[in-house]
Amino acid sequence: MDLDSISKHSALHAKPSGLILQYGTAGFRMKAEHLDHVMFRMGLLAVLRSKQTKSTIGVMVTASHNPEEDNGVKLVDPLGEMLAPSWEEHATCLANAEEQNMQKVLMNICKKAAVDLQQAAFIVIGRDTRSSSEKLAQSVIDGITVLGGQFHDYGLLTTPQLHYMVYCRNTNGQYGKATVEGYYQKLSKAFVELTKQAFSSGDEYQSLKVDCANGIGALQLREMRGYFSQGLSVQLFNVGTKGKLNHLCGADFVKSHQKPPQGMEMKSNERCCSFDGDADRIVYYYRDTDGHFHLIDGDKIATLISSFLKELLLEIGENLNLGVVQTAYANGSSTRYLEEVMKVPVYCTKTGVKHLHHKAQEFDIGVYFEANGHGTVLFSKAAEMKIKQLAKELEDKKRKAAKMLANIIDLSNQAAGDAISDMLVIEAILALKGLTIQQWDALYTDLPNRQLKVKVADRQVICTTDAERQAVTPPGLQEAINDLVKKYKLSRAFVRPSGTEDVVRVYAEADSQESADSLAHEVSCAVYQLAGGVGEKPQPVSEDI
Ligand code: 16G
Ligand code: MG
Repeated sequence: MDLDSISKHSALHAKPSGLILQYGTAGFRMKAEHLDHVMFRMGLLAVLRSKQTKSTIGVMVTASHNPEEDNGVKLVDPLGEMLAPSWEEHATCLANAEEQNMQKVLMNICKKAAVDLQQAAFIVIGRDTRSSSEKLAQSVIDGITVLGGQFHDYGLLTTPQLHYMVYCRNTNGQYGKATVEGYYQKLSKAFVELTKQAFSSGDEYQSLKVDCANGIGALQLREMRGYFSQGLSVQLFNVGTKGKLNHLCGADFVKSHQKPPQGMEMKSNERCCSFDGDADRIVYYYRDTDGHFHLIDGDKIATLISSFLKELLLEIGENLNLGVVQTAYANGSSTRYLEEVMKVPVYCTKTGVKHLHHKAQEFDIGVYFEANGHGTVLFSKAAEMKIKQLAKELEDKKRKAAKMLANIIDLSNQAAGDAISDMLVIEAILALKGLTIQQWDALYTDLPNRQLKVKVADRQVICTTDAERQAVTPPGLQEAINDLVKKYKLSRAFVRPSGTEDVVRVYAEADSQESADSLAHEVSCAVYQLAGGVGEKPQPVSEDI
């Protein structure tokens, strides 16, 4: 390690003194202008992680659904997973080291993590469409280069595409070809094969409107749609030529405001979906003939997919276990439907994809989705081999079911939740089952719910347990929540410190929207009072929240 050279280059990416950041659920995220030093240092860290794991590591420059002015960076571990927790700590230490302590911190990480500096390092880089991303990606490259790492810069990619590239490279191409073309081909081939079975009888043609949040999803889908046009026609909106990234559009906007994005023409009963700014989330929606807007979120996506998988498993008669993983935000109706009607086991983890992904890996087939639309289907290696074998061996109907499952394996991004891959899985299932969006929506009715934020002096005073469903501290808060919940029917509420914003999040659901709003408000007041609220006291929920 040439420490002098590191210092010299580091000075060109100087850290604003006093700035403290934390590697959170979504990596580092903040105003783009403060991130140059973080990018350079994450380039350094990626090299160390690559040397330690003797694998290719990914670096993604994006701030997902945040406003255009923000940016961020996350590292992707060898099998496409999120960075290991001990390395999140190293990332935080390195990002916060003052200039003169950089060398010491670097040496410390090498020692603690037993990094063999002689080992070669290879990094792949991707970035979203933010105007700040290209320059920030260059700072990552500076960091990689000064530590002697090799790299490949993919340029503009969705976050899940970068995860895919990392996974492909570390499995010697077995998972797929580590190129954008390879990604298009792998998914599209599986999709076209899967949907062929649906269209053999007639001339129905699937068409879908996609709100691309003015982000990278637009560029990728525009290129990719030619590959799957036999099975699906997509019409793209918010492609970035006029509007601002994530502004009044995109999956996060649609989910949290429960209304359609701007810039999309919606006719009644037309199937529509929204991606977020880096295309790792997707939600569906439509307007009914009375003009009412209906949101189909991650919970209903998980329900559609897992119901279909369960049918196929019954058909082939194999005893492969299927589980659904959700978070505390999952609508109570979805959990009840999955457990009681579908008889599928459901598990709850903490918020953040890495927790869900990890839990889903415990099953032969694990379907995980956050209500916000982030998720995928995971197949264990053993299940994949078994299914692909059965697709060759079985006869007739059973064989058809096994083949469909095999196609779904190839179509699902096993490395990360992926809006493009999810969209194709959903579209294929709707076509195969001949379901309209209204029929899908009618599987169950969401309980009315409300999410609020409360500002407190230090959100870490709230500690939770039971997958964030119970607050352990501050004293008395959980008891207060329990008492409030008792006042309403079919009600549930929880609070948790956000991992991405300096706020406490409050979630409540109940039998009516008024009750959900009122419960959420009362719980917010309890948080304000018992957890050190700052600023104005929480106000009752108003119409236009
Ligand atoms: C991040 C997470 C997302 C989670 C959200 C919660 C990843 C890749 N993304 O965006 O899964 O739902 O944070 O945000 O893990 P919050 O902690 O601010 O509520
Ligand atoms: Mg995202």
